[in-house]
Amino acid sequence: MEISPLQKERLKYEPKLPGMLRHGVSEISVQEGEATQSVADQEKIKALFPNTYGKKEITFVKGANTSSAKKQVVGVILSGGQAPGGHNVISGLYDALKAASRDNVLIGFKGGPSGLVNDEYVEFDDAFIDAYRNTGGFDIIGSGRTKIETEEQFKAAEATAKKHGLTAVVIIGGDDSNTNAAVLAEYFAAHKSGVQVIGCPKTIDGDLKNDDIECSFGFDTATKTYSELIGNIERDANSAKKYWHFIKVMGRSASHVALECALETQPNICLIGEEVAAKKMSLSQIADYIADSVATRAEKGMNFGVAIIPEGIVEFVPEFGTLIAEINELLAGEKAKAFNELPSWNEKYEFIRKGLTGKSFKVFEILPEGIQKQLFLERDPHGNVQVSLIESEKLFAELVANKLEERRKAGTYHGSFKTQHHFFGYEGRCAFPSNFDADYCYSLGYNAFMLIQYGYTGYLSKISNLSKPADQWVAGGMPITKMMNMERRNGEDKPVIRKALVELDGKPFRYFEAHRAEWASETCYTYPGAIQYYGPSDVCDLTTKTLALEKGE
Ligand code: FBP
Repeated sequence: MEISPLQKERLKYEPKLPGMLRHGVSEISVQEGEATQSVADQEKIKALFPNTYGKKEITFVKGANTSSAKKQVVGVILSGGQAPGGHNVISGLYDALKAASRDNVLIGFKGGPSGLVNDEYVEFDDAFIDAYRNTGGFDIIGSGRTKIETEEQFKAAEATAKKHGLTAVVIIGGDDSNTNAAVLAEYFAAHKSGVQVIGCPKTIDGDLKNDDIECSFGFDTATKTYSELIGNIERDANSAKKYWHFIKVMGRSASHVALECALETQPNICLIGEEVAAKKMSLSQIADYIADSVATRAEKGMNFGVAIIPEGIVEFVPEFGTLIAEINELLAGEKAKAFNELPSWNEKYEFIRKGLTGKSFKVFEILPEGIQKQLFLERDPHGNVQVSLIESEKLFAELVANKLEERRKAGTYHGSFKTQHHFFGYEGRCAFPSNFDADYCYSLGYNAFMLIQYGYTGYLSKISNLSKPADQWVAGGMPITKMMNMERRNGEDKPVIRKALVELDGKPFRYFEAHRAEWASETCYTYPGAIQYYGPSDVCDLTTKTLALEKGE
């Protein structure tokens, strides 16, 4: 296979491990901390996870390895959306496993969790792993969003584990996938199957973070990729001076990706879903807020600008959020099938009219037909609206155009408003991982093996102190149940990992808030440029602004 010059060089890159994991597997010892409890709904979570709830946090330190030296046969799964660095989690896991014993085996289950259920797998060897080191993508084994939830699926997973003599499964995934990891760990523990389950925090969305997990992998590379592109568009806008660019960025519900890109590029507008919800802003108010910036800039002769729209924004607009919640109930379980079988949009529209409350139908009614249809697209297997498919960049551009027309008629606006629309999502998920993600992911995988060797199950591989150089990173593990609470999904109350939303009193948002008025009326764009893999450390090893601000740096 032909590979690019950069890929050739990246295959040779040696990822950096945390200091305490650098002495070799035989020199890693474990320190147990406090017992944990879930972030909320403690009694309910404890009842649902009787075998894995309340375990202790752990940290690895330099010292003699006291774990049992049994042969390990580990299965690994990539779950959910792609995130740069997944291949390095697998190579770190492989290297630690082989460093412990050449007899240990690593199996990759293909296509996500369904690979474990259907026993579709590959066995890794040195040559296989070497071809994927430090590369983006999940193509080494593929990924998928299947949720292991029925008794039949659990039994099939157990049978696969038994057939291969698995001692552990590592699930590399986001909040939903790691919820699944916790459920699987509990199932295996309850059935005394002898299979441990360890999760690794992946998602470009950045919403799998808490007091212990400082950030999920992939966020660094994806936001740097989008910021490069946004910076380039800003420079184009400032050169041509004739377009307003509406740029939707991925990130699902939370606005971490949008906020990080705004901190990197200083656009004129960046909406933050969590703020919209807190201030209960209506669609009309948001459109007015953007139109104010357009009008102010037009008065200064600047008929151009850049607005960043987080893809999950619509769920946070209260009237829209209620509408989506009602649609979710309307499509829950078998009802979705009945809806999808209706032959025409008119009949579907009638079903919707009857099913929604009067208030929600009023909101629905005024939306462009394209957006109406997008709201009824199939949910993902975890019951989430597929926000990536809702063209909110076009929705807001249209709403702003209407507002400006009203102002023009009232004689308060005289500018020109021509728009371009973009969506940055998929192009950031498989980029070559930045040095940060390459190092972080390799460490997560290596560390996951240490958790396995020490017999832990239902834990998330945890690497912290991430704003410091890698030699100062801290490696350990956290019980997944510690991050869980009960939430309504697919019309039912379920135990899930609590999503981390943008905190409005957090330092990253505060910084943005303090500067955005100036960014809205002036042109303060910054141009981050492409990710640098080689060169001075102050451009190659930069963490995100979010992490730096959160850590007070
Ligand atoms: P994960 O939460 O699984 O990491 O997915 C991240 C994500 O990229 C979201 O930002 C986006 O909304 C979604 O996946 C898109 O899903 P799909 O790849 O199925 O289109």
